[in-house]
Amino acid sequence: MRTQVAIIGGGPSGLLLGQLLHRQGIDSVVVERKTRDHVLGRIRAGVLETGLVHLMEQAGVADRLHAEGFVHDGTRIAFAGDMFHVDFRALTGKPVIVYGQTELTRDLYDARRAAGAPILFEAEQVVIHDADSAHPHVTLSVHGAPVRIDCDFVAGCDGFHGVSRETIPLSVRREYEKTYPFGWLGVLSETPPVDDELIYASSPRGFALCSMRNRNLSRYYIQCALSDHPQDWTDAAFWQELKRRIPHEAAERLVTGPAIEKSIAPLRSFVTEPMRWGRLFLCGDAAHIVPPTGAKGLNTAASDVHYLYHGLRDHYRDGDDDALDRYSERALLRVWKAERFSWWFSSLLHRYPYQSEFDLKMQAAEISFLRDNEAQQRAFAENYVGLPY
Ligand code: RFL
Ligand code: PHB
Repeated sequence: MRTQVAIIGGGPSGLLLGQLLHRQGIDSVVVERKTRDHVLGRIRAGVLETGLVHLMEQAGVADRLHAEGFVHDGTRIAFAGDMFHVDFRALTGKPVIVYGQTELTRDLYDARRAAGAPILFEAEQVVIHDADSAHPHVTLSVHGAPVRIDCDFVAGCDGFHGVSRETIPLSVRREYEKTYPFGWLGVLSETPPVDDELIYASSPRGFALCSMRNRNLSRYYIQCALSDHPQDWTDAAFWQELKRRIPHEAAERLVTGPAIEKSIAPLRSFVTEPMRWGRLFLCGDAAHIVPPTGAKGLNTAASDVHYLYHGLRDHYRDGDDDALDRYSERALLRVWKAERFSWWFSSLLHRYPYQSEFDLKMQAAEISFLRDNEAQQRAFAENYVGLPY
């Protein structure tokens, strides 16, 4: 088969790119390793920057997001039994929207189906060929049947464990990585959220986060050891530990219930450079990972999609390749700022092994500076609501 853009990966990056291109009359084939149900079963991001919301609007898929998403004008940060509020709206004029990645992905799948645009699910042995030539192609197999896709461009939207990044030769590719000595244990429960805003909590027992999906669906996380397994944590043990890490008044209000999902995610900072090789363009988790503190992963994937979409649109509409040529440079400029923010916010709130008394004092001073200093709060808020594209 032949298409203009072969999109590897049917996660949020690939689907959003495909939908934006479709609205410009540019056709694509999405290739996804898993089934649709598997992709929609993954519980991931919950906080959307307005930049991503605007992209969803441009893609014509924002109706449900606007109807069901929750506008959050700020967030709470708790430390040493104290809790303060950062008012995003007052500091930046912008809110964030709480709307699950699962729902966003579902909206994009529905739109792609309505557009009649192809997705090849359960694709195996995906290989990108001749990406550094004018005529790339992709080969794969679906249920044993071989498929070849000839295309003008390949968008590598296949996440951290995909094949796209590895297609770029090691002589060209440079990788930067930091791993963290802990993970996040996450629980989803059909209970009302403990607060109307998110609570990021630093405590002597480690980090905790109170988040939500809707009025009766809560998402909570606690910092855990990398050696822990979700099955080691009974629901009762999880709730008890969470209560010990959040302020007393929040713990008293917390409604607990059975966990309907429980998983552990390791924390990692990772960037690959460049994000383009010939006619292959990397987007989202395929090129970079952030620790989830600060909710930047999906949002940074969205800014890549924005730059790539504009590059492809200019190419097909105006014959202008300037934006495509500058894709990697532009995307990376913003990626590194999101990496910095996520790394900084993670370092601020977690307990690290081998932290000295001095390190703990520095953390405490940094948090109280954020609480008391408006300029610092504004810098925090600007990063949290999303730096401009
Ligand atoms: P994805 O979502 O990993 O999708 C990639 C898709 O590619 C498929 N694939 C392949 N397909 C074909 N051939 C191959 N060889 C393939 N290999 C892989 C995969 O099956 C998959 O469907 O990457 P994408 O689209 O770039 O999206 C990135 C986001 O998913 C990610 O950044 C966020 O979920 C990160 N994240 C958060 N981001 C936020 O902006 N706000 C948050 O609040 C937030 N919370 C989180 C998070 C990530 C978490 N985990 C589990 C890592 C919370 C958690 C716990
Ligand atoms: C989530 O709701 O899953 C979530 C929210 C904020 C974060 C990370 C994850 O920083």
